[in-house]
Amino acid sequence: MIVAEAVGRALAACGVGTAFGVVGSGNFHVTNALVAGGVRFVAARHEGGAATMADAYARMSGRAGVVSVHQGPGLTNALTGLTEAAKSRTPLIVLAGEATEVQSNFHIDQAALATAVGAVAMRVASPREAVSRAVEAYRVAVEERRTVLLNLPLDVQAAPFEGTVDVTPPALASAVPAADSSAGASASASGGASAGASGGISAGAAAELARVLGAAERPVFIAGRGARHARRELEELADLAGALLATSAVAKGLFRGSPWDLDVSGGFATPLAAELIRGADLVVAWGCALNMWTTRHGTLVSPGAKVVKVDLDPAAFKTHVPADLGVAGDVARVAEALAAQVASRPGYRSPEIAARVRAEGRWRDVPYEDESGGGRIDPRTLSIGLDDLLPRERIVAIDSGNFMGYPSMFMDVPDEGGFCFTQAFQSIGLGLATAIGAAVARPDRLPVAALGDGGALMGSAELETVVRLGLPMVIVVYDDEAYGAEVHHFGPHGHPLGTVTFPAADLAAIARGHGFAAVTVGGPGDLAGVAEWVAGPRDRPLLVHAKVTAEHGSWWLEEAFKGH
Ligand SMILES: Cc1ncc(C[n+]2csc(CCOP(=O)(O)OP(=O)(O)O)c2C)c(N)n1
Ligand SMILES: [Mg+2]
Repeated sequence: MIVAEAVGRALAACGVGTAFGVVGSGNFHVTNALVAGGVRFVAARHEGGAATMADAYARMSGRAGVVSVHQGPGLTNALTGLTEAAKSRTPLIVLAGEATEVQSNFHIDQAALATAVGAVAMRVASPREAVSRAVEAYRVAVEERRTVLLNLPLDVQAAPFEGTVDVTPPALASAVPAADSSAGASASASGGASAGASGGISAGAAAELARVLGAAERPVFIAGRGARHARRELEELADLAGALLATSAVAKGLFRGSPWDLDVSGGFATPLAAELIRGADLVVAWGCALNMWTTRHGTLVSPGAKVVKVDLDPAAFKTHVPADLGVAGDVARVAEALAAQVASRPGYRSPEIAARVRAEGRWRDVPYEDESGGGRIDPRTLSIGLDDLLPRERIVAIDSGNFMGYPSMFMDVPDEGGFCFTQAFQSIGLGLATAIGAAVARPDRLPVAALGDGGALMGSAELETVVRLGLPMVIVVYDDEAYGAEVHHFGPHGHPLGTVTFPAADLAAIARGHGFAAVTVGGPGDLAGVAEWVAGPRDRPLLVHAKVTAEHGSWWLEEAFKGH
């Protein structure tokens, strides 16, 4: 056995389920060893896609993600996806060949690249440490929720491995998602698991939170990424405290089905959710940083409201909207402990509020004027139409751009496992690969990728992957023939827009060329073609090429531009 094989076997023995990648000479043997060890390997067509697939897979499966790449350009191609994963504190292991010889065309400082984007760099520096380093990379990824680059120098990889691959997988807390740093905000690079891995709770702070909850008239809970595993505990506590329930975008769906679910807080919040969150006298953020996206630059939190944050990482207490009180610990454990200390009270809950949530709680309940016409469909009408047509057991992945709020707001998801939002780096072009990774993690759900035309064309290397894997995916392209976000940013100031507008591209034909079924939608009537696909046999994925109206920018984008 050579070292590369020992590394692959060791990771397989740790319990890695699926790996993604693009195979070249420098990661051929390690990837084959993963496969020989029982790991499923999914070949992507671009390393950027592979990294994001692994990221989304990890988020939606709760297991570590693995990406395997060639030395040098294989790693540089993966960097945007790796940055997204690192910012999101996704447990991810990147296996990369490494050309340590400086004369090699493939040589770059791979460790420096990894640390520059917030990942942890490790190296198998000698045959002796092949297994121990692989296990350590797995441990750091899962326990500390980090993106770990494991460099495999070419000469060391090829050396004989003398030991045995006798791995006792590290006894780990499950891949509990990290605190929510969400779009635009860097996660702290300091590991941040101080209270977390042990689940230790600061008892004094918890007692203070129990007191505060017992006194609040209008409490609202906002759950973030760090709370995605804690629905039951949070709902039970909210029932006692009379709290209304909301989430950040990455935790969308967490409280679906609760009569007190306000859905997403922030730019995507309904008018009702925004009003009720602003009306809170206590906001408790659970595994949620309360960044500018979740709070509309802080304006959703009333100046008079008390703010409490419960988080694994005490560094989160003072960032973004700062907390008056911070409770360190795992969200589920803190909520459970508090439930024993809080007496039942109505709080913010009343029959009137329940009736309003029922009547106005969803974006589709908010009246709007349908602007469809002239061969183009209003993106709201499109999103509502698709919401009606597509099976509810779905998993929605969203790319970045002006369009992104429409599917996020108008397409419902069954629970927090039905929404995959890779927006911590705000990169366009990750949406399709996100949907693929999520689909691999949740084959029981219909994957829906919502993309802009810019993001769709940027990520189009993976269209073939969708077909090859036989994924029953629906891709919806909101096509405005432009980088709409930029058009609406700069257009009103009279700037020339030739650099951000494009001639029409036949995206349906491109998709058909890959083996998709495709429907071009230029008005509500064309959605019949989607209904036909849904009716079956769904033996090919579907691309919905929607020519959307684009007279003005989206209302949440205006808000977002304040952050630029
Ligand atoms: C990798 C990357 N390049 C450029 C940008 C800047 N950018 C943000 S939104 C956007 C336009 C995206 O266009 P499209 O996907 O068509 O969505 P639209 O805004 O038109 O709805 C661009 C270029 C970015 N965020 N990420
Ligand atoms: Mg566009």
